[in-house]
Amino acid sequence: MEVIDGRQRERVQSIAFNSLSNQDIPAEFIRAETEQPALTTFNGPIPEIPVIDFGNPDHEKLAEEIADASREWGFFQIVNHGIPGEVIEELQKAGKEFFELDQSEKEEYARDDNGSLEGYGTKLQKEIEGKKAWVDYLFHNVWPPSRINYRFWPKNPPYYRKANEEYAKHLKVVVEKLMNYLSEGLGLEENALIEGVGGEEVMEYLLKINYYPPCPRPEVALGVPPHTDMSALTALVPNEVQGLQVFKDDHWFDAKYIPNAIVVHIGDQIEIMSNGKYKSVLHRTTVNKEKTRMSWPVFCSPPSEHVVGPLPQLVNEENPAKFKTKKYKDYEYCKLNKLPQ
Ligand SMILES: O=C(O)CCC(=O)C(=O)O
Ligand SMILES: [Fe+2]
Repeated sequence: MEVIDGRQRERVQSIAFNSLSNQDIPAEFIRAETEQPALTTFNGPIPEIPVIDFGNPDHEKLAEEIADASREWGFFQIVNHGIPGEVIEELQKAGKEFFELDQSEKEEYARDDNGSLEGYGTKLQKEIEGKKAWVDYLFHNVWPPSRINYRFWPKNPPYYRKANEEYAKHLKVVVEKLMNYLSEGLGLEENALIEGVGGEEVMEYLLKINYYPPCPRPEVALGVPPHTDMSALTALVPNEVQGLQVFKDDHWFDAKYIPNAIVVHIGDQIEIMSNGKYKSVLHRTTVNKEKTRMSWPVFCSPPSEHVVGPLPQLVNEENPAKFKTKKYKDYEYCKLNKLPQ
């Protein structure tokens, strides 16, 4: 069992199981009215959330569409990305089988209390007013090889490692292309953003599996609470259960599930490097009454010692730096502890 602040933490998966009998959830999972999805989800006509066709042969048009989506939403979904459907299916099947193992076996991968995000866990960010998120997760790096610690990669199911390695290999191609397009969209050399996070050999790919068990009161609870990702960008595949919401113009919108699409969140480090031209998207997840929702975000980030700030090419007298320049590990510490940056 994960120990946090000297206390043992119960997994949401077992809380969900125990909640089945009385169809209620512990009070700490009930959100303030200002956050409850039933009261705060926009139910008018949903504006078009950008879908990008990566197969578009018009390179310039593609770069422009990606840049527009990143300026306006900080969020888009990619279709025709070139990652074979079977590769995504294997990743998902392996992760699902891990979460269906006995609790005691999952606990062998529990996070240590040493500041690293890797491992099986339940609580992540400090939460205001002590509210809890209806989600368990597993984190482990998938790239570069020097940053992989197989202690946190499930041994069961046996094909877990192969499935994750295959997915990482394919995803890396998509992410590097995306970083290039995003650089072009800023009027910069195509390697500007990837160099800004230290270069493609060192950019870290941290996989998270979110496991959101069925929740008897989905109208008052949240999976992950509203947040922006601290990564440079995040590439995610969900299962088929709807739940991701993005915030724009003062409203929470459902991001429609598109089979086989890769969901992209612009994270804080790209917002910073672009000096605010691209937006790091505020998002949250809802949970489902009957079904388990799962998602597989990969957070693409600079190494912890790397210093990130607005790219010098984008800063001048008329456009002063809007963000501090600091080591990624210091950014991460402030983010996780909800301290000012
Ligand atoms: O489950 C999702 O779709 C989003 C998860 C997420 O935002 C996160 O883990 O940072
Ligand atoms: Fe996120």
